[in-house]
Amino acid sequence: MARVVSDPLASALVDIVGEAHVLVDADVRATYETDWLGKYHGTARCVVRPGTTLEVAAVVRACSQHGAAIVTQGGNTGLVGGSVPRGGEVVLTTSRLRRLDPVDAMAHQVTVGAGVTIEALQHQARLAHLDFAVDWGARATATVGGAVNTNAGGSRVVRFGTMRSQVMGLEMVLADGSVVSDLGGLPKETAGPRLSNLVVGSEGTLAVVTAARLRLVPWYRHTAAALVGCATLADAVALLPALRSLPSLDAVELLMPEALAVACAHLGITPPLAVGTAAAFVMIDCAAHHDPTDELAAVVADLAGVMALGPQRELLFRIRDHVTIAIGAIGTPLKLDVAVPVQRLPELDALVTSIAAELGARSIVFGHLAEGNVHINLLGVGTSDADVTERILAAVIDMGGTISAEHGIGVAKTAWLERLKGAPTIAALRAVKTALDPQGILNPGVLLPPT
Ligand code: 2HG
Ligand code: ZN
Repeated sequence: MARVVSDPLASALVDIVGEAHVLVDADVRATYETDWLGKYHGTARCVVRPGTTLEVAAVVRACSQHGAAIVTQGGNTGLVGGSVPRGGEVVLTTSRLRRLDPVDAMAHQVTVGAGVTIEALQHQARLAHLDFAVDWGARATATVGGAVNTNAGGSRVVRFGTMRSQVMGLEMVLADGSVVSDLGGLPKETAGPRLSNLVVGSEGTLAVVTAARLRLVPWYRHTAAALVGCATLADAVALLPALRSLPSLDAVELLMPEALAVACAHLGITPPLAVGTAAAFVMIDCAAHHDPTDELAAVVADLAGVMALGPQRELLFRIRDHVTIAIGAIGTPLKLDVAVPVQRLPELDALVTSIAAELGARSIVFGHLAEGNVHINLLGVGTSDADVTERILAAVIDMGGTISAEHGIGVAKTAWLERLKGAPTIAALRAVKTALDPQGILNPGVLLPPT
């Protein structure tokens, strides 16, 4: 027997996607209403799971007619509260948008639905002996749509750039329900500005992304990694010029001792290098069509470190991928994803260390060294969340850095965006937002500070 849906919008959505794909009951909505960390939550009016682009368009049109706000959600692995409801929005999950076209071997590109996971995309690329370049620990759950919306980065940015560099075009639904399709993948096109470029990194505020045309990169089968212990963070930074000269350089990750310790403790393993022997650990990965071991060994030979081949390399990556999970298992941290010009990292780290000492908090810092991008995780800051965030983000802006390198602004950092970008940029972004979404129904409260 059909369920009685009392909300007129929910019943309009049932007509579009079918009853099985409109979730109105609190217990089935619950997983869509809380983020991965358990830090951000809000009640959804309902959760809708469209299965095609045309269904997305009809859903957006219905929401627009009802003046209802939409929070688009991918894998729900975000860390800044950008994809969970604040209260009363419709959650539009892209989980059923799983289009996975065969790889276009001529163009080295592929077209995939927004709900395809990064792991499934990588698998598809590898069937054609190619690879997808953006990669990070949440690959099994995080989706293409989420990666587009946050301009995700991960560990291979040093070689291939962020998500923005992979997107050849998008298919998306605008706030009025119209569909824009830009999936042709032409590498050269000067027919005016591209809406797709604007939507990358817009966190669901300008359009609902339904599919993406993505560039693929070579799939390197030969790899070699090393874990190097440095006496100071400045010494770690000083490795970069030599590392950058390696043609096979694929990742340069930073693990401060506490990050190495928590990940290894979580996995129940002995750290590959004793935690107390260095002030900063650098994980270097090389990948090529030929064995890059000698190339990497030549650079790290005189350093305190271990080469990691085959299974040892897998272990290093397992450790790296588990830092976030290990921290989450200890408690809910204050998380700040920031980047500064890389030579200023020691200064930033010193500030974080002194704030943690002052508050008796535990600081766990790790990230992507080549981009000066660190993930600052502070456990036990008590009620000082806002104060600590202010001190760190203000310092980052002073240093010429950014308040978000890859996680996005979400609801967590809207208050600082204008200080980073300046009033004229915010006014221009607001004008774009108003032009594309005059009712303000697409992810309100995210990215742009409230007026
Ligand atoms: C990573 O680099 C992710 O592993 C998560 O960006 C970072 O947990 C974090 O702070
Ligand atoms: Zn990261």
